[in-house]
Amino acid sequence: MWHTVTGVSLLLMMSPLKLFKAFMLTMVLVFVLPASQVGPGLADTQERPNIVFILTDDLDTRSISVMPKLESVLIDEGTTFENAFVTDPLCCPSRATFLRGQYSHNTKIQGNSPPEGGHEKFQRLRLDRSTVATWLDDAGYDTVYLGKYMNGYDNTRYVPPGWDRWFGWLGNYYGSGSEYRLNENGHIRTYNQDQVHDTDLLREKAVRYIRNQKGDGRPFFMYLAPNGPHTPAYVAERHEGMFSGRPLPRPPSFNEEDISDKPEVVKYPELGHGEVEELGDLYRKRLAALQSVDAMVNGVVGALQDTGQLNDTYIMFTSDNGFLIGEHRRTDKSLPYEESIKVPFIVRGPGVPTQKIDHLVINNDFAPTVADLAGIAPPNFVDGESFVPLLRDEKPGLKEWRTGFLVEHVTPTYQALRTNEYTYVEWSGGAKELYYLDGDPYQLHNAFHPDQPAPPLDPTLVAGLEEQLEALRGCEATQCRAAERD
Ligand SMILES: [Ca+2]
Ligand SMILES: [Ca+2]
Repeated sequence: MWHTVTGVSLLLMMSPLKLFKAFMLTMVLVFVLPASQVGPGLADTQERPNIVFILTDDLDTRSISVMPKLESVLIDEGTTFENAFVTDPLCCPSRATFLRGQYSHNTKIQGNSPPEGGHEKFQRLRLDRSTVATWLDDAGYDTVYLGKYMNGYDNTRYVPPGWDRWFGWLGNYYGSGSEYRLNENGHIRTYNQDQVHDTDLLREKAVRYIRNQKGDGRPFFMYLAPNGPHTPAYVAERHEGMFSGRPLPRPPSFNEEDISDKPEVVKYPELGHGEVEELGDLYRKRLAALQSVDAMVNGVVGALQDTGQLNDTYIMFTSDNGFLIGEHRRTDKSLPYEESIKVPFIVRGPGVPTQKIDHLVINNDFAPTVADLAGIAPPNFVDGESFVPLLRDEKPGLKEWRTGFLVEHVTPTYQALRTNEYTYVEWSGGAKELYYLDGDPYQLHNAFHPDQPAPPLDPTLVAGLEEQLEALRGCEATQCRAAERD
């Protein structure tokens, strides 16, 4: 695989005409060589695989336990990454990263709206001219987008490049009323939540598309992005009240009792009784809203199976960020804590073993992984790394893989390093946090604060973390991949 990547990386330095010729030659080779020499070598088939990507919104890792179909058709049949993260835990920055394989300091999409980010900026910076969609489209894939796109995508007939079929949400329908709109291949259509729940609509469209595939040799790439379980967590009528009575989880970090260790910027007031009650209601709605997502997962896998395409298709399931629901006294994402940056990540596909693994994977990795599965090389600007080597029985050990990565955010501003063992945070203004994750998985005891029941600060350890964070702070491409390993 890396021979292919290196070769094509060199090609990218050529003139456009030479590049085109070389690209066509590569494509010829791709079709002529046996599968084991061109792709990830996972599938026995010479056909390029289909890829289905399901991207939920604000789904925390804990809540997937209420998704029985996700468990039976994906988790029990594929690889679960127990340490999957997003590198800027907010919708728009994370979505830009999924599409481009870059840290947000390189996409410059660092918020949901201008000037930090948003659809308009993503388009204006021409970032949408080179995404996982354009790469696969250029390689002959049929590409289909269904669901939420960049924040701020509204009132437009614009269809981003690379998508053969486009069903993009318009506007922020979470606001009011029961109507919602989609840009469907450049035409604006209005739907009503009372007639069809938004996730169910996406499921129907996705299933119809899959059933219409004739297996004529043209593989497809589907990007399926439901709104659930994002606040206010719209629940389909048939799922209303499903989790009534289920208590809000209260892990040790819930409404963190002693926040004297925390920097001023995250010293939030204690949640009152009324707020906790409301969080319980939101929690139950989120679980109920996830039932439509679960049905979507099941519908997609079922349609692939019915049409004989399941064995030729990789299916990935994740979220654009996690969610704090009262942990550290907060209901949000955006923060550098585990509940916010950790996401579910499950992959099923040909040759992928059923396993749960601890290797650090990040949303930067998604686009280069998809490219790898499709047998093509991503552009040089990509910061992430294909995790296809982890989708094997024989895989690199934990220490032979990435050992740390950057987490960054603009509002509030911080840069953090998450390693296998530590979370180290530098806030703008100078405050710092350090958590020993083995002994303090809930991040209750910032080791920089005196009188914490944490091991004493080891200056050598801190210097090492500072150095690795410094190397990652403004990194690009190969620099990032080098700095992510100690
Ligand atoms: Ca989100
Ligand atoms: Ca504390």
